[in-house]
Amino acid sequence: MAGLLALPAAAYMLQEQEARAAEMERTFIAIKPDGVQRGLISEILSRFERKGFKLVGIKIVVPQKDFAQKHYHDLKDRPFFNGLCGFLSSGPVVAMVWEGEGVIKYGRKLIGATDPQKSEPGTIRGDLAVVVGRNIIHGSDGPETAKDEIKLWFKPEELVKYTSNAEKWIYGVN
Ligand code: IDP
Ligand code: MG
Repeated sequence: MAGLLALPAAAYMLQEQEARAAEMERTFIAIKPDGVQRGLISEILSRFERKGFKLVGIKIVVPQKDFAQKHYHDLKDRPFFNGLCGFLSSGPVVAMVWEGEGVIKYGRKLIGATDPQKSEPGTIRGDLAVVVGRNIIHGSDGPETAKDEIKLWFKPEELVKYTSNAEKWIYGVN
């Protein structure tokens, strides 16, 4: 009897997963050169991973300055723009794409406020950074920027689609 029940249940679960996969959003997250140099890569990765978000793209790169200017184009009129782009292109950056329900908005919550003096304890910047010019991490601030930034940093074939075994325990309705 248990055997007979198992198959429809599994099929139902798969359908659920497929339906959910369609809802999943993606965000672009980058560990900036200060975070890399300070040995915070695994610390930052683990916060996204433990939350239940799924890593679908990752690489380490030293961006060119003109690439950094493209990434931060919306800040081009700010006085710190040149220094910011110089800094981002000064060393290795860990570029990532994370996937999950609400990952764009919640990723920003995990990261904390732009100025680490104002970030709450428990957030990445709140726990691990002190000043705004060295706030160790970047995260897309909305669906449009997420789409643009993923496209800027990654080729489509650099992103993977897979089902994590944990998903059926991370997502579910009762
Ligand atoms: P965000 O990284 O929290 O999205 P943005 O306003 O998009 O913040 O600014 C991008 C980056 O520019 C910040 O993460 C920070 O590194 C830098 N930045 C922002 N405001 C200042 C400032 O007032 N002085 C120096 N650097 C700044
Ligand atoms: Mg921003």
